[in-house]
Amino acid sequence: MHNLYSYILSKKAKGLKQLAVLIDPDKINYRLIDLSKKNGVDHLLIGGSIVTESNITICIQEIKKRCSIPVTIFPGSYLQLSNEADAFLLLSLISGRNPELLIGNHVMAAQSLKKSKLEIIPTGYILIDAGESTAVQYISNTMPIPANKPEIAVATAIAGELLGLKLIYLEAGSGALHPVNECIIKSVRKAIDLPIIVGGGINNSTKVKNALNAGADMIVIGNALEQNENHIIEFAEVVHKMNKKL
Ligand code: 1GP
Repeated sequence: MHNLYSYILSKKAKGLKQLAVLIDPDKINYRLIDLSKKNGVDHLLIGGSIVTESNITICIQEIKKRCSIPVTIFPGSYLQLSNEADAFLLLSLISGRNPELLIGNHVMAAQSLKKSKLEIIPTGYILIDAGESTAVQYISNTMPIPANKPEIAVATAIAGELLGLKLIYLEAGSGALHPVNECIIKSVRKAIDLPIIVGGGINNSTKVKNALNAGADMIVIGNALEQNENHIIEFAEVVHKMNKKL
């Protein structure tokens, strides 16, 4: 289909905010998929730091039977690849200094990605300290950017933009104690033109509002919906209300 990035850009150009639901293939909940469809969720991201039991292809096929929301792979590793998805976030962990996550894994996955029909979206993945250690920090073996150093986040995001990456993902880590703070989001927003995704620890409507008001174009929610899928109704309402005001 190869138009997901254009969709993201066109919504951003109109100032419209986007809501993404993160699905861990090991914990797929079909009621959440149905609620996502009913409540106008823009994107389903699929992936996880560790995927143990599930076959990501079967999960995506099941999702596709239920809805037409675009499915984007948000890979915890280059093994999380499936032609059933619409797009693939080719993540470079630019806040870290682990060469495998800057180029090594990309080389391993390159041939398969090139052969696939997936829309590949190069994404600058930036970890921000969340008050306690998270799975993504441990697995990636990288240090996050300190939450009180927006200038480092800004310089990192600008570097990503100059390198030609298409999206910037500000990540506090799944289930983070504190989401990415508004000062960091605002500072990065001022510094770059790329669409900004914010995720990690967004578990109530106030946090949804804060991230979007600070300048996130898209927010990603996983954990809060794993705990209670009904939250999607209020989160989607916040996004739709903000979009209606325009
Ligand atoms: C994690 O940003 C995502 O990669 C979502 O985080 O699970 O805390 O919502 P949560």
